Amino acid sequence: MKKWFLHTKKADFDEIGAKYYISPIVARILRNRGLTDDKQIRMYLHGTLADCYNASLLTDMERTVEILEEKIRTRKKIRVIGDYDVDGICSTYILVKALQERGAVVDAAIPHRIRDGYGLNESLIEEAAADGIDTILTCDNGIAAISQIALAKELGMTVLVTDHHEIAFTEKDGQRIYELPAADAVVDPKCPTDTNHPENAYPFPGICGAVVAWKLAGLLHPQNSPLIREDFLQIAALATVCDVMELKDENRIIVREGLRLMTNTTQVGLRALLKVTGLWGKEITAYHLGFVLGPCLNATGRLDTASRALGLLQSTSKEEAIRIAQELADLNESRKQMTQEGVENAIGLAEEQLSREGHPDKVLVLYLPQLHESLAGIVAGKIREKYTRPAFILTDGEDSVKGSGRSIDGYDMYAEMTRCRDLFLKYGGHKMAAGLSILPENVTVLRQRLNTNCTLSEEELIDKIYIDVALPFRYADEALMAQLKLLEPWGNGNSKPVFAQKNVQVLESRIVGKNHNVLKLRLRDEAGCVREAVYFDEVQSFAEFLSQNPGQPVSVLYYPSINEYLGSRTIELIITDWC
Ligand SMILES: [Mn+2]
Repeated sequence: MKKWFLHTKKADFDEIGAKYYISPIVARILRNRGLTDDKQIRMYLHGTLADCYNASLLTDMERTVEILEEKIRTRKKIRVIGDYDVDGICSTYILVKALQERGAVVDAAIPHRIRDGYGLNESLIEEAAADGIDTILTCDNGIAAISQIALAKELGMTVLVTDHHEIAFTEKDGQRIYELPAADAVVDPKCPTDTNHPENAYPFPGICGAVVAWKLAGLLHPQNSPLIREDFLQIAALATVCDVMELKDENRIIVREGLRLMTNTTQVGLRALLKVTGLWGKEITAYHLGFVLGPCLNATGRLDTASRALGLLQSTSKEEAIRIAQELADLNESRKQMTQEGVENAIGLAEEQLSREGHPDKVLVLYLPQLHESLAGIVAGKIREKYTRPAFILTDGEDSVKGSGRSIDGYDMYAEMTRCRDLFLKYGGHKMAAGLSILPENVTVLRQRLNTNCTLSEEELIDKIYIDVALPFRYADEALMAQLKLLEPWGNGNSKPVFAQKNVQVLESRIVGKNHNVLKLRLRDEAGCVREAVYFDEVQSFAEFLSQNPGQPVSVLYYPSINEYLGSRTIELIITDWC
């Protein structure tokens, strides 16, 4: 169920507009996003890479660099251990290349999804020891690998952790006691602040593993080298979007600058991937990173081995890059089909439970033994969206049940799982997403415990849409659209503005498109301004309403876009919801 809310935050929008040379409409949108002080607004509108935070503010960063410098000088063997998702692959690429360019003796290992599971495990540590590795450098993982890192230390290796996941904790008398691995250095923007030196706290903990890696690389190379400012920056931007980090603060700058470079990228692997996905020559947006490029790189970690995706990024030959990119794109196509089936089965299960019990659990725990375990996360995301509640999708792994969860605002998934930690074989993650393995006999208990502990109210289970501005159609023009460009890139944590208009007359409507999935409309607002519009969501039900209620005015949520047809440009409103 969707419910509309109008932002009612007050400020002098004309004054803010005049001060920053923006329209009062844009000023209002900034206010709606919680941007109030000068520094925030300036960083949002005009932030550059120079506004990104100093890497040394991350705990242990300087120590990590010192140790690495020493290892490079003494030609010790370093192994970078990443992870199999996009962020893990991107951070591995950045650290390996940064070290190689400094002449280090370095190689990489990425855990195999099925054989190894998530992150560091004992066999990766033992392999490293057997290969005579002196130093393990983790990225996008390691923070939760307490026992594995203890083993590496026992075997005499140096261990440097770089990660961005939550720090494990236990609760005692309502106090959180954090548990860090016994590595030689631990770099993680979520490390609890040293209470004696609060000024050292990293200002924005919401960065991904690849951004942590990029910052470390920046200390190993001069900041203005093209490697840091171009190649790695684009890869860090890609990982930020694919790891679903919020496009706020420095993340937004990293993604905006990375996207700008990507349109003309000289990164051989990226260029090949843009070519085979038909995006070369187009303006690349965060949507393309998250929904076209990312899934191709993930396809390997999911259905094959992630080293192919790493190979793509490391590729120096155009021909080789195109070949790998094409393989990845093909794999992704087959994965899409399997995902679709998985989503249908999961919905079937949720509906069955709903019809049996009259109300669905607030936290959905759906067990689909047949689903490929690599797809659990994507399916959980779709189920979370459909039912607006936290969802766990569990499947049969090699030797236990494995699963992924996706959460909603107001439900700290990692903390809630921590309250049931006795049920898991392994778990880890964030507020919004997590992974786990569990014995089959504990699945039902998990479902019950999560739901008993859940304090989400009915109110929190409503899909809320916040309207930025009630805006008559005549203001939705090209000048406004040019201003809205300042607010890009859109994505998680920085969504497209939502405009609304009530008492809209539908002058004309017709269903078009090969699959009858587009509703074309001509709309007139209260002031008499007429605009073309399109609607893509539940086309049939809107069309039915219109034919049964001719002449009845409707309210719409919309966003303006440009429709270019036979050389003429017209404003077209994209309708996102109606009532
Ligand atoms: Mn990550």
